[in-house]
Amino acid sequence: MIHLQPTSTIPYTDMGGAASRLATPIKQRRVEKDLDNKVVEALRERARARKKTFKSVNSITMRLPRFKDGLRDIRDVFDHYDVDSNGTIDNEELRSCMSKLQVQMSEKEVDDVHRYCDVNSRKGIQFQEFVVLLCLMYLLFGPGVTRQVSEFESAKLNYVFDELIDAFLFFNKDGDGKMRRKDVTQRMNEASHQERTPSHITTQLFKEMDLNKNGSVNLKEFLFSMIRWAGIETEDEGSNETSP
Ligand SMILES: [Ca+2]
Ligand SMILES: [Ca+2]
Ligand SMILES: [Ca+2]
Repeated sequence: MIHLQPTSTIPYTDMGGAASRLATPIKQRRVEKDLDNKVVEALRERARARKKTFKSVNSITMRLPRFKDGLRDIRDVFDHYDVDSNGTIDNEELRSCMSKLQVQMSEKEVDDVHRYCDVNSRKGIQFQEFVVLLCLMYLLFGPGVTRQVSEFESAKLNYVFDELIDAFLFFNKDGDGKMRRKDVTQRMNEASHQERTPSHITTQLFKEMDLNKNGSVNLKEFLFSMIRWAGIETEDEGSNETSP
């Protein structure tokens, strides 16, 4: 069973609600769609090429402590690129980070990735968003990215990112990039020796993951949820997790 943490203290912008969809600039929506498509392309390729890592939901939840361990290493990387140490990687800091990672992107593309990964209510890229960003860069540009992050930790980071992406593909078998509620329900209940997970739990689980409430969970949303469930905290977001 995946332990659910209260999410009310980490407000996410409601990007997909009917009202806010109207308010979302067309440009922003295009960025969102373009990057979603790129991610899907990479996922499809991967679903074709790789052997399945996970066979059950349990096998995924059992790895959470390991995710946590591996992701902790990214904290140092984050601090390194957060030059002014304000807990946020702003656009300029992100540009310098991307050039260091030797990711071939135009300034506009870096801006787009910045926008794509900035999903919480705090402007700029905070730690959890940075982890998602790195994982997406890893998926799109390959292991060279983590080698630039840290020669020493690269294998460990690759391992963590591989598993996170494979966990998504466990729920999203064909790699169309959209995990639906029925995928969660099905996958959580397919181990016959297990008790059926009550539907209100799978529903809640899905609702927590579907940050923009559009009825499906993409890789970006899934990664955020996994990172939260693994209990990776940012200094400021983690400290008030128990407050109402
Ligand atoms: Ca900063
Ligand atoms: Ca943010
Ligand atoms: Ca969604």
